[in-house]
Amino acid sequence: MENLEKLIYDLYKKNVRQCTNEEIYNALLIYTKNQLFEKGYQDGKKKIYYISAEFLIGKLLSNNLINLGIYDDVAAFLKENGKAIADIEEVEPEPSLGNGGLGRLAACFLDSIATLGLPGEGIGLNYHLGLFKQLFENRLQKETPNPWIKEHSWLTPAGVSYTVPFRGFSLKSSLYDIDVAGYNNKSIHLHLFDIDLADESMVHDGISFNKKDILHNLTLFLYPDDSDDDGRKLRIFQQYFMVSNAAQFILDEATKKGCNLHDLADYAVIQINDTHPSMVIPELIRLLTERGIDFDEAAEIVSKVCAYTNHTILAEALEKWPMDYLLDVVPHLVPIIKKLDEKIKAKYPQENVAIIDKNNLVHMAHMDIHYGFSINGVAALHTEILKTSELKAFYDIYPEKFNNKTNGITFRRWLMHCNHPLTDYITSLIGDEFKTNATALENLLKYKDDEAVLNKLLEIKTEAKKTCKEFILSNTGVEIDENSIYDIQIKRLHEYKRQQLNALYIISKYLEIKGGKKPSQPVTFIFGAKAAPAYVIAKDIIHLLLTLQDLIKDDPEVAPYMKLVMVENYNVSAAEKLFPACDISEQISLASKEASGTGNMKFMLNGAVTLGTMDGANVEISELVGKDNIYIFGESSEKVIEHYEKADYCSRDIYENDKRIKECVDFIVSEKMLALGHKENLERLHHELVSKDWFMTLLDFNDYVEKKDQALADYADRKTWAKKMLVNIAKAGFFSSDRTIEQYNNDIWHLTPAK
Ligand code: TH1
Repeated sequence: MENLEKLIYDLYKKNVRQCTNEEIYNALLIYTKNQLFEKGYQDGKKKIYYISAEFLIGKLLSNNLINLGIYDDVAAFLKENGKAIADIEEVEPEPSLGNGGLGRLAACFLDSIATLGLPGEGIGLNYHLGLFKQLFENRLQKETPNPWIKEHSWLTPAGVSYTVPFRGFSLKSSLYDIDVAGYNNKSIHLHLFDIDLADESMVHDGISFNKKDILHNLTLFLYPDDSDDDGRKLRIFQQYFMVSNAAQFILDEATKKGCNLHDLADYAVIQINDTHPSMVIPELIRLLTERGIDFDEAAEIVSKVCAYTNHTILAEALEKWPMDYLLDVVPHLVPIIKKLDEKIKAKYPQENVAIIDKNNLVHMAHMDIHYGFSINGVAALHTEILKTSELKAFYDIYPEKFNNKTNGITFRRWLMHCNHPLTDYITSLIGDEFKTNATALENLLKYKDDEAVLNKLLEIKTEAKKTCKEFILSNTGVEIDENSIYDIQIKRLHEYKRQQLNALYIISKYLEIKGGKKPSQPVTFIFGAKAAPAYVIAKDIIHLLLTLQDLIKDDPEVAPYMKLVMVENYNVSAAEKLFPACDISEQISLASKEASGTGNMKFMLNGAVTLGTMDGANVEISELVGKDNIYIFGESSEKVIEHYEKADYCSRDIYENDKRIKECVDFIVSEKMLALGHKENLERLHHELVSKDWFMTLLDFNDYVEKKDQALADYADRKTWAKKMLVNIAKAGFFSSDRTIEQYNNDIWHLTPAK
């Protein structure tokens, strides 16, 4: 650590003790960037380019130190000098480049690509104000900008620039790089393209800005409001800017290595992360034909380079762009897309596989499937649903293109970084093989009846709950009880994820307590979620939760037995506090709707027990841990799909025929609630549940109550519960993103890892 000490002195002419946390953070930033640079970057003839609208990377300092193998030394050095590394971490702003699981998955994948020694790059955009920062005002979500780029940051200007043509003008890009360290290995780059003229001062009243001023707004926000034409066109501007830069960059790199363009597939493979980067297909064809390759061959080359990952079956998220928008923004792509569509129509005349449909909508996923060589889902059940239902027409044509890649998480961040005590304890029991070979966690199973081990696991959990309690207090102002059961639901707010089902359960418990039935063990229900700014019902659900939070907190009859807290501005840093502290992991989507989930894996790895439906990766979790170590409830995906096909689900029938359900649903608009909350929001939500309930909340309510009551009751037997925790940790190895990336490489990318 002598060179760190010297660097600090050279920078500030002070010793470590005299420096502020900001000064130490800045010095560590420089120090770590230098270390990463010296260690070098992965390279190879063929590379994977992971293009994604989101990279939810989280704070980077500690993670980089861990992956460089110097975390303990740096932490000890700081401690010797009267500083705590945790306080230094607080100085770092969290990059706001993602919104949820899709973006966090991309970040975990970069970590694993680097760790496995694969030559690869992430490519995305450098959003100055991020998604948005969530504030709660009047028990409502308010969106404000989330600036995160400071004078000193992990971004390094790369000195690379391209020209991107739009209708009537073009934009020059500038590239910024973030190094992603492999664990005990070289780094890879995350390439973020930007414009030089981005003007943050144009944002007013929360996150409003002139959507037409592309020259200045292009890289301000991730997912700008798309509830009007200008907003939707801005998304096309962003997507095209991202993929045109990516395509030019990829062709440049390949050409420099000797590629003659005909053999591009020997140099590059592109993973299209959901449909946001789909325009890379026509853009690459455009660039190849510009360089003298004829159209048919260009289409063939691109088809050998591009692979598509589908992350959802929700129709609203499968992008379909009106041809008029494309004509307005990227007219030069339109003849290419039309030609691609004609070729398909000549071969497959059926309407349901067309790229351009009869309403002149361009189906981005359809283009990806026809002109990519691989399509994968993100969990076993999800891929089955794609094959047999959502994308069946395509599976019938191209069965060989379909494959599953069950999601994973990087254990460096989601165990080693966020839960040092558990990591150290596991290491003391089974050594550190699990850090590079995650399935070695199974060696823990030999301790499943060892009382001392089980007690220690409980002790570590309680400590994590204490730390989390401090975080919750500073974030929400509510004091929770570390001896209560922590029941946590953290994920984007969406009706299909059914935070409203959890809320109805909480109402039912509230009513029971008011009726004199006290629970034997206090419970804390913790939520964290952002809602899309234009998603009205999702924001109503936030209002319901915040209103319930206050109602319960201020009721002395109820508060000793339960609390509800909703974390403000839930993000990666908050997640790192919540996962280690959780007892019960809420994974309660309507079966068939959650493609995978990845929070479910992070909870399991940190010793929480899942309460969930047979959906997404929960299915694989339940197969791994066995029925004694998970709580499953609800209708199956087959039945749910059948309900949609027959259109026979009627929430009002359930509401009118089940006294308890009616009572809980009606409580939303009860006098007590209306005294605190807003009539408009609560009535709209009540109406939605009674007369629509598109995601079948009421269908699963009774089974949910039964299984959740069971889980809460089982918690009292501490030894048996600790055993469940241990089995969950031991079986989590399958969900390492190292495994996922190895499978992507073996089945799709075929890259040679560096030795
Ligand atoms: C999520 C899925 O909902 C989740 O189940 C999955 O684990 C995760 O992706 C990673 O595979 C998705 N996030 C988005 C975000 C947008 C559009 C589609 C999806 S699917 C904007």
